[in-house]
Amino acid sequence: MQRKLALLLTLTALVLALAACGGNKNDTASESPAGSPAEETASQEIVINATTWAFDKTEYDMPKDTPVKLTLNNTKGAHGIEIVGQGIEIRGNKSKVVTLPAGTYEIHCSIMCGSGHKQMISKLVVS
Ligand SMILES: [Cu+2]
Repeated sequence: MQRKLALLLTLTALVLALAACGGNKNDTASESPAGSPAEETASQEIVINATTWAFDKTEYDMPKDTPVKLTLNNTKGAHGIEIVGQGIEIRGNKSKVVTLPAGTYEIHCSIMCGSGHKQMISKLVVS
């Protein structure tokens, strides 16, 4: 009997965790994409698709010293990206025009999105 109860509690916790993730997604999905004033100066756009719990690519490439529109698209769950060491963060389904010097940067999820949060790491190669 006690074992059944423990199992039930585990399942309940799991369902709640999943529901929290899905609920956040609905909030952000209804937002219209924010337009940035600098948007038209971006020479290209890089779309980063985030799901639970991974980015669609292990590595993204962009040209150095060139304004590029970075777009975060949450296909599942609610995620953010942070370009480590650059103070650049995008949360939800939004875009930002960024210009970076050459280098390899780590991108990771900036919103605590669940048990797989820590494995949401990718690379941004600027050259
Ligand atoms: Cu996360």
